[in-house]
Amino acid sequence: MQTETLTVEDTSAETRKRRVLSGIQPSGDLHLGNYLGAIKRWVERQYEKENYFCIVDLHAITLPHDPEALRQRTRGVAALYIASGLDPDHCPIFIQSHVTAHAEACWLAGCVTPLGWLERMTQYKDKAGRSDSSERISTGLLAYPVLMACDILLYSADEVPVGEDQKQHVELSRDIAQRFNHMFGETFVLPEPMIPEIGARVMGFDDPSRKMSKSYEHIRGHLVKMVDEPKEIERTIKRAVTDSGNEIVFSEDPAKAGVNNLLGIYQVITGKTPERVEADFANARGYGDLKSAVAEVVIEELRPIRERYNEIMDDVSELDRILADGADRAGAVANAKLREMKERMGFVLPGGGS
Ligand code: ATP
Ligand code: LTN
Repeated sequence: MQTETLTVEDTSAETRKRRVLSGIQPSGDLHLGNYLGAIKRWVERQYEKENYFCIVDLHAITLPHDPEALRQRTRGVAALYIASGLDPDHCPIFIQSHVTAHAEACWLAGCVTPLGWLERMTQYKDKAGRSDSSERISTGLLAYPVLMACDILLYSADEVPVGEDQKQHVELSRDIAQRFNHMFGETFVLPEPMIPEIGARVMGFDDPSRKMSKSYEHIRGHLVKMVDEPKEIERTIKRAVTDSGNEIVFSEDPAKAGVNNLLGIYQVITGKTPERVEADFANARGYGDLKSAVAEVVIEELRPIRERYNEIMDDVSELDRILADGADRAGAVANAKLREMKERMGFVLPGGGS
């Protein structure tokens, strides 16, 4: 039953800036794909919008994890957000588990999400498929997209800037929002995935047919970490798998995926047009020149980030203060929306209410 006492947030697009929310799991060390596909864009657009950026630690336990590594990496991801240029005075930066509304909303939303929607998710099939037994796959891995939907919907985010691989999850968030709105009345804004035109899918240097991913960080030569030293970056890029030809042009041909990946990385970092990028390599003497140039721009892009990261990690108490402040500001928004969800669904709220 909907009554007049319902506490509905004003979410009309005319009266507020566009809201943005995104997050990254602290499930491994962040890499060049995370940076070019997500963080770099967040930083570039931050002052145009009202933003919320979280470190999604609850998502990072959907696969088996090491508690001490999780603790370290959670602060590490926060430090990388700030080191990359996110301004915590403007964008609340917070740890997902600090705003308990996310986990609570996930239960509520899970009860209106059909099982079939979750079983169809590519990431679930991919990650569950790597295990040889369903006994080893957690229920959390299946429910992962419901929690992600709540991360987004609790903030009435209009835009969710992510890499290509997360598009399906953002679309599912829309479906969940629509279903909830239909069942209980207009509650959620429908979010849109914002996928960068270039850099949305950085491929592994060891195998350009596979997306660069933290899950493969144990494979030698697969990725460049955001905090790698210049020598390490150079070594990885110099060894990148290419092909036996020598043509340095953008191409959709799967056989040229390695070269295409290197050119794409060079393009996002330099901000040049594809024609200018190809012109830069018109006189190259083979892939060696291309790799040196890519290594150089990557090293220079990441150098200040690594330096700032080290400074931030030297003062963890200041970082914890920033995260506590972020959680307070984010919590105010998320808790109001959670309350609205509960009212709409018919819960008796503590202290009265509808
Ligand atoms: P995992 O292997 O643990 O799933 P991941 O490396 O795929 O991790 P996520 O934490 O899933 O990274 O993703 C964080 C953000 O980085 C998301 O917005 C995602 O779309 C983006 N991203 C991840 N990998 C890439 C990639 N190779 N290219 C471009 N964007 C990427
Ligand atoms: N599933 C996302 C991480 C994530 C996220 C979010 C991204 C969790 N909650 C909310 C955007 C908005 C991933 O990148 N693997």
